[in-house]
Amino acid sequence: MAKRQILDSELILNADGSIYHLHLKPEHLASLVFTVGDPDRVPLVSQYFDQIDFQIRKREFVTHTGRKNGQRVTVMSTGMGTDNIEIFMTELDALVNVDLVTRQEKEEKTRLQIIRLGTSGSMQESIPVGSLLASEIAIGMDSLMAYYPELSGSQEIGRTVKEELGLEFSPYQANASRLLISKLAGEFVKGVTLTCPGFYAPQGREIRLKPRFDQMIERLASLRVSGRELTNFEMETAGYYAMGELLGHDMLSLNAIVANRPLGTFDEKAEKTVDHLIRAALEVFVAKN
Ligand code: R1P
Ligand code: URA
Repeated sequence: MAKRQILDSELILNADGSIYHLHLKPEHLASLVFTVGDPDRVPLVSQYFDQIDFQIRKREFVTHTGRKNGQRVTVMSTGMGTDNIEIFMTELDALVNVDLVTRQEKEEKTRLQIIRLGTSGSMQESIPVGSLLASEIAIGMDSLMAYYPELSGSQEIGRTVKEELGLEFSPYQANASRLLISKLAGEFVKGVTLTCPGFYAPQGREIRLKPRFDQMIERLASLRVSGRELTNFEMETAGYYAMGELLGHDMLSLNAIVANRPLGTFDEKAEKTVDHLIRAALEVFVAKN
C-alpha cells in the first residue's frame, strides 16, 4: 500500500525547509534533548556544554545544540502549558520520524530521550523548597488527551482525583520512561505530579478570584491510591508523558521545588535550586569523558 503523503497544510515547513514553529531542520537536533519552560533558562543549561554549534529562536522556542563530553546534546525552551508541549512534541517527532522531503512517515523510527528541567510547587509539607523531584507519574488536568488515542496505562489516580473534586471531565494519567528514571540517584524524590492548565486557580491559588474547589491542596495532598500520594503541581509533565507514550519517545520530567504550598513558602534561593537541578541532570544523563 502506498504511504500517506502528509499535506502542506498539516506538516508546515518554512521557506528554508525548517519545521513551522520550532524552526529546526533534522540536523539541528541531538537525540538527547533537555527542555525548560523559560527561554532565558536555555543558556543556563548550555553554559555547561563544551561548545554550542547551533542556536535559533522562534517565538518561545529557543534551541541550543552543542557538545558535552563528546556527546551531542540539545536544550530547548517550550514556554508554559501542555498546548505548547503538543506542538513541541509533534514537531520534534516529525523532525526524526517523517521524511520532510517526501512528506512520508519513515519506516524505521528514532526514539528521542527528552528530559524536562522545570520548576514546581510542592503539595506536601514533607517535600521542602530546594528539593529535586522526578515525576514518576503525571496526571493531566487539561483536555489535550481528549483529542488523541487512549493511553495504555492505569488511570486509577486520575479517576480518584476526578471523584475527589467532582470533575466533569476525566484527567489523564501517564508515566515517565522506566529507562530514564532508573538512572537517577538518591537526591531525587520520586513523585506523582499534577499537571494543571494554569498557575492560579487550577493550582488552588487565590489572588482576586476564588478558586471553584475549596481546600484543593489539602484534599489532593491527602489522597492515597495504592499507597501513593500526589506530590507537586506544574504545567507540562502529563502532556510530555502522554505524547511521549503515543509517539514512542523516552520522557522524564525533573522538577526544582520552588514553592511549598501547604506551608505557603517560596524558595529564596530558587535560582540556585534550578542550577542544582541542571547540574544534577547533566551529571546523570550526559556521558562522562
Ligand atoms: C509556571 O511558573 C511555569 O513554571 C513551571 C510550570 O510548569 C510552568 O511552566 O515550569 P518551568 O519553570 O519549566 O516553566
Ligand atoms: N510552577 C508551577 O506551575 N507551580 C508552582 O507552584 C511553582 C512553579
